[in-house]
Amino acid sequence: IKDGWFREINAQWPGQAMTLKVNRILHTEQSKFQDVLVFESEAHGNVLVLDGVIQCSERDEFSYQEMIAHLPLASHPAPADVLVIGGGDGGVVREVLKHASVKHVVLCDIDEAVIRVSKQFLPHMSSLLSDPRVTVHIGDGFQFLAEKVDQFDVIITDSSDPVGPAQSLFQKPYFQLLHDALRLGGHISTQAENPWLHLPLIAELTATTSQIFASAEYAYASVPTYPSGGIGFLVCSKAPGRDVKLPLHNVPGCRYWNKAVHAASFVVPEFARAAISEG
Ligand code: AAT
Repeated sequence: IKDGWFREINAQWPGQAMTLKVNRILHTEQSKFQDVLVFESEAHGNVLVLDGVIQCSERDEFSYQEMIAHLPLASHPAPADVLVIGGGDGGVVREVLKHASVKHVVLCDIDEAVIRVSKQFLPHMSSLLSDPRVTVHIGDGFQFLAEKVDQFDVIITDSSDPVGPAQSLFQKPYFQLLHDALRLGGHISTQAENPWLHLPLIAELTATTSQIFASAEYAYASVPTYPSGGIGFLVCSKAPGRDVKLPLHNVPGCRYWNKAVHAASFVVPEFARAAISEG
């Protein structure tokens, strides 16, 4: 933070940086895994930053949280048991609980500090972490999955970027673990970066997951405070013939997701489509 502005300068998006005006700093700490910062911004509400990278802002978080949750959930006939890897702010759990068929949600974030500061400074995201249907587990997502077979209908990987503690969550062995932890007919979604910045990574992730799952599709959503203004998701199904692009039920109380947006989010610009389909 310099002269009252936060700048998201990072080697993952060289030569560009999102800049937000800071009203006041609410919290700083070096956790066991990462540098944690929460500040109140002038235009985007409270903002959570890990290792200098914006994780969410109160103004636009609904776009990301709704899309990463409802793309795999609304296209599944009746999700009951859901696992969220990462997502310690609780926003994805809040969205998962909008589905009446969901009986139990497990959240596994590596860093208790994220959960603690989110409960304090991001109540609109974290409040349902104390819901009786939710179990919070502190630990590494990769290790957590290693013992799980045939247990979940949907697994959502709401992880930070592939630098630091989330690195293993972008590699082939992780996707095999996800596949094995799913029940028959299960779905996954995972944070899959921005086509303007990370097209080779997206093409590689799509190719890898296509080998493991019956289908793997890339979707995109607009999120102003993420690098280059948006973020993508990989949505994969274990069910042969299931089309994750087709929502099967409605989700109440959404501000970004709707059935038309669901289907449209899988339509990507030609430069991205070409690179992804060539793997
Ligand atoms: N919904 C907010 C968006 C996030 S949060 C990412 C979370 O992943 C963090 O809480 C972090 O502690 C957690 N995490 C990182 N590595 C692991 C791991 N190995 N196991 C479990 N949890 C992990 C993502 C923002 C995307 C930013 C885009 N530039």
